[in-house]
Amino acid sequence: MRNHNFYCFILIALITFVSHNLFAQNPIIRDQFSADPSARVFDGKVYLYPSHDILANEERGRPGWFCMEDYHVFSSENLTDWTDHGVIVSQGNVPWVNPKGYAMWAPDCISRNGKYYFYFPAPGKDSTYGRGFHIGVAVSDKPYGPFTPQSEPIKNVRGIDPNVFIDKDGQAYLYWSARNIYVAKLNENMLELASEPQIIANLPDKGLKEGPFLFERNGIYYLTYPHVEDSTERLEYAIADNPLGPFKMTGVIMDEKPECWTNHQSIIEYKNQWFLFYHHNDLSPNFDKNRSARIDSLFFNEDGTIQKVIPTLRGVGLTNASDKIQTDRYSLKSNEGSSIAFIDTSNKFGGWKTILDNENAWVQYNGVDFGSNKFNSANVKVLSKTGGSLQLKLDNADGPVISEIEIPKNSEWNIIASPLLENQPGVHNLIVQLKNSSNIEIDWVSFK
Ligand code: FUB
Repeated sequence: MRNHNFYCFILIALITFVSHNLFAQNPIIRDQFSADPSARVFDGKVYLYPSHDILANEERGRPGWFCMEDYHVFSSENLTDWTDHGVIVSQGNVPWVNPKGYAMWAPDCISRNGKYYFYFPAPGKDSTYGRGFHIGVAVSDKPYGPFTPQSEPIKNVRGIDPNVFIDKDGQAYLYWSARNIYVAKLNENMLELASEPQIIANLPDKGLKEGPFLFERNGIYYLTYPHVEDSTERLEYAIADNPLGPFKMTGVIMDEKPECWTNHQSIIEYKNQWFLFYHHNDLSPNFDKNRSARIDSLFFNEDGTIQKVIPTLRGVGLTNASDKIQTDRYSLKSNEGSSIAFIDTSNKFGGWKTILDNENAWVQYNGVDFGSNKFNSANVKVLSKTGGSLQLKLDNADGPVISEIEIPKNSEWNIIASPLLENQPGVHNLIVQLKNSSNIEIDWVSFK
């Protein structure tokens, strides 16, 4: 009996581990929506504090609008495998928050003296709080909780999208937005303002500005924020030589993406590389209030200005050759005959497939790590109503062919194995190319 219990425990632990081990590529979280991603590096790991979009209905929230009732935290050591630590704060467990508000908007988290302070905006529970958003704090000894919410919101702050920065001299600052972007000093206890809120001047006058995120690099203070310059939000930044400014609007980090009205960013340096976290509506193409977090690499010019980030599906990080390589998260693709689609349009969390339907059409997936292993075969999960053949190549379209795969005609998904013609250790780009005029759908490729 003891043995039986023990094996049950191991099995449950394994299932929990597997189901909490999420995916690589963009979007980075694929079993739920995850907007407004605030990333932080704590104890050598990246922690992600996004807001958690859900779909409103007649019983919860306002159909057609944002709907958020709680926050999860995720962590990763490689930006590829994300662990979901579960709910840390919800509208029902904060004494001052309207438990039916469904408006737990963009949060942030910061560490000071061994404690973790989680800042979040939400509407108050009754008329004593007035209309609109307040900003609350929940405190923990660990970055993943449990967090204990304060009984009241921070006094003298009305608005959304809190962001906290601690300068080298130990002074902490709270930034937030309420059409303009505001800043105030925080007390040592991180729970109260230590100065009057002030509007950050010199940012664009016209168009909504929100989602402030401030970081410092080489003595330059970068205030980043989404701004509607034209019709949807783009990511901009302004620089200063101290956290209070004056700031000078300096450039655009990411252009607007018309499919999703909002964008929201955080920027971190991790293992000597800078990363931009932002969101898009990948898992909800027809409704942009259900968003998903993404990551792309960010680079600086010599003079400290930020190079524009082109959003990608491939995202960041290496993928092990033995993993299921999702070629629908491609780095490049041919102009003709290659596309992606949901595998099951009634369950978008089920992921995407690649469709190749023109002779020589291809997709390229960068950063596949073959390590020093010897692989014997390539496995592809495919469906083809025509039958056809695929070539797998390394590095680029003219690179070596490492496998020729004959795909039988079949209307069901099948895993087809094919021998590897050569082994090339190390990191390579993988190209999957259609060899004849046919139609092949690919779920993933993996090496054994
Ligand atoms: O997620 C709700 C709101 O949308 C955020 O607070 C804004 O920054 C925008 O992303």
